[in-house]
Amino acid sequence: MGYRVAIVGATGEVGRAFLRVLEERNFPVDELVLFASERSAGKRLTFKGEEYTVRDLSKEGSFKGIDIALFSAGGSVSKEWAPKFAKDGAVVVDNSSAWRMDPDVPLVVPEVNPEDVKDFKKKGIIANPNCSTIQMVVALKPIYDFAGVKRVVVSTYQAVSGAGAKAIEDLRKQTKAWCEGEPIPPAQKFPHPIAFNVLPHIDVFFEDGYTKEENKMLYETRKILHDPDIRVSATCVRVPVFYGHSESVSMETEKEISPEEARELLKKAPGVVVVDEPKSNLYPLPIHAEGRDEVFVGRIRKDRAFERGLSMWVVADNIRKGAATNAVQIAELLVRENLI
Ligand code: NAP
Ligand code: 3JN
Repeated sequence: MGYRVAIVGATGEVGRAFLRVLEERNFPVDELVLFASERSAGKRLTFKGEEYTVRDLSKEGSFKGIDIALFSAGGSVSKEWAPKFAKDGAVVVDNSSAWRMDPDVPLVVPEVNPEDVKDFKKKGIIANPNCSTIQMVVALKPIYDFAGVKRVVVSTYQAVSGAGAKAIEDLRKQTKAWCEGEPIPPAQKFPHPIAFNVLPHIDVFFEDGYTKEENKMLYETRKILHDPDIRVSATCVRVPVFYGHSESVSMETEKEISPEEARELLKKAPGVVVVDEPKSNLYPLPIHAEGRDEVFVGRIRKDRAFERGLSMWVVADNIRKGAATNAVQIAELLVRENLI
């Protein structure tokens, strides 16, 4: 049996990845309906060799008959439209931050807290975490279960694709202009040039000096691990990479765990690939993670700043595992658990 699937934000970076991931994983799609704004209405996108016409979401009145709606059109679209899909009977898997911290909405990473997926019935919405949180918790979970994790200090190196199609265009145009000796065109998405630069600024700043992206890493990690006491101090940084977020993750554990023990646990962990032979120059790299669904972990070593500390380097494709793949895995979980 197949399902009637809607994609909201189908023309975007994440929306197009939804189409690829649904096709590659052979998700049972009986019917597909694609939505975007009026700007893209009428555009055609391909799924399994067939063309589908994009519809203007704002012109739609009813969503009856849709089983699963995958949303990636930003927070305000999710806030307004996800409840309308849910009211008409769809289960919404939402990629924005709009619903993540709602106590009636589960926040799910299938390798970490699959049991939470069933708690969607109050609102009909399941939230997909932020990309930086997803890859970090997939790598933390086996260590957390074995040794407990009290605190995490993380710095991210985030690809421009996390900021959408226009940000990718910014990096491409600025790099080309720089290489050709032309003036660098102004960025559409960033407050400074991103080519040959590093910006310690993702999303908006708060009074305490942290950004919203950094807060997402703290509060989402607490919700996913059901641990209100875990401390996460994040510094989120944009780097001139097209696809793949990298993270330097240092943690203090409750009990002793050696790098060898951590490496063995991570090798067995679902969705994780250990790449950790530094003497042969083997460690995770965004260019190797691009197009892949796993989380890559390497540079596993004792952290020198904590009493019982461990450090590692974690890389994943932010548009796939960080967004589209995680959401499709949630849909697969709903099917496997007979929840739709
Ligand atoms: P993008 O490339 O800029 O695409 C945005 C998509 O949203 C386009 O399809 C756009 O349609 C559509 N859209 C915008 N306004 C709309 C409206 N009023 N009604 C209907 N559709 C509308 O951005 P993206 O990278 O795909 O990201 C989209 C959203 O996904 C983000 O804002 C974020 O909330 C979420 N996201 C989450 C993660 C994560 O960490 N899990 C990562 C990346 C993105 P048009 O073609 O018509 O403009
Ligand atoms: O910048 C990144 O690398 C990830 C960005 C994610 C993002 C971008 C725009 C709006 C989000 C998100 O998923 O948290 C949002 C949002 O919905 O708040």
